Amino acid sequence: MFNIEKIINFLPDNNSAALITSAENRRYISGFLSSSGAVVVTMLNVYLLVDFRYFEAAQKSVNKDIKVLEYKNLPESLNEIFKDNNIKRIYIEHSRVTLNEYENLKNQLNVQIDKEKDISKYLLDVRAVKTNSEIEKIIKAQKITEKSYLEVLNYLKPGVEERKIAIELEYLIKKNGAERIAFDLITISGKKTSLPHGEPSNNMAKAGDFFTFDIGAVFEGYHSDMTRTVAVGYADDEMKEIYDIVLTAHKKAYKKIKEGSLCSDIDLAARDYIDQKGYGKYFGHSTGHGVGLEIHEEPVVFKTNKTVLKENMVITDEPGIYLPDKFGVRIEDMIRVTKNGAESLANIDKDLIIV
Ligand SMILES: [Mn+2]
Repeated sequence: MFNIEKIINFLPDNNSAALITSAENRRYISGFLSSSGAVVVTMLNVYLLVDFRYFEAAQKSVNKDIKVLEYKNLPESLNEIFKDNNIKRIYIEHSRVTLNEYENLKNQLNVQIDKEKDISKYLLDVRAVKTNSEIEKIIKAQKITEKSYLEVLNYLKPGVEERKIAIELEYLIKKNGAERIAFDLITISGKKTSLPHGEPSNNMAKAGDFFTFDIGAVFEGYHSDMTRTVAVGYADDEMKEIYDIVLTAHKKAYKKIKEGSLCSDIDLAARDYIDQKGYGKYFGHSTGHGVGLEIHEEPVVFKTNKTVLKENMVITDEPGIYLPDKFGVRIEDMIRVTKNGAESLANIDKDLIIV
């Protein structure tokens, strides 16, 4: 599998192994999704451990370089693998293992747990740069989202409940081929659009409202993320002005994206412009984030983050302005970082539309 070599680079010697227990990282390495289990990577061998419920499916689906084992007692099986491979120390996922799990591992495993190096931090950095096959899955998730969005726009008119739109969208996203929705879909109207993560309710859209869609799909584990703000019936001058500022900020960030740029450069391109227009205090979140097996991944595109962008990172560009008790506007696309610039993975127009 494409990701195994990168982990082997993390291991200092033949007597060490990585123990991966989180669902996303088990899936990242093995390509197999299960509610529980473990992946062990040594210099020479990779093991996927699953229980009875998943054993047949795992054997059929994973790459043959990975040894699939069925466990009844996970610590016992792990100890056998460690013994067979002469493993003395293991590395675990600091940001994914709970304190209880850590205590159990410490008590039940016959190896030392090395706390110097964190395999979860390392994997977050590795996962930030996507392979072509990962990017294809993200694009597929985006295409499903776009098709569903265009279909649901037909339902959006004064008198329609926010929840009705969310439910229709979820149905369409699944019908159009997604494994599931990428997060609880945000479909909110009117004053509620000033809440960046507002929840759909039985509020009804009315003429003169903004309506915000923050939506996404999951395809073979990979997420998409897109936000569009549309006007219902009409938009007044203030709505148009704010929309234009957010769209220009989005484009300014987009222009800065390329291999070698800093995350802080991208964020400040959008933020400084919104500041200049007098709305800086109404833009309280970062300009973007990585997207992949999880909806929020590295890197965080924020003014304090000096991470250098690399080719094939996939990040969002999503500035917004939120005026309390009035309305909010956010516009978001996923962008692939290339050697020479930015490549949008979205194909939905961003000029203000009135439905
Ligand atoms: Mn996002």
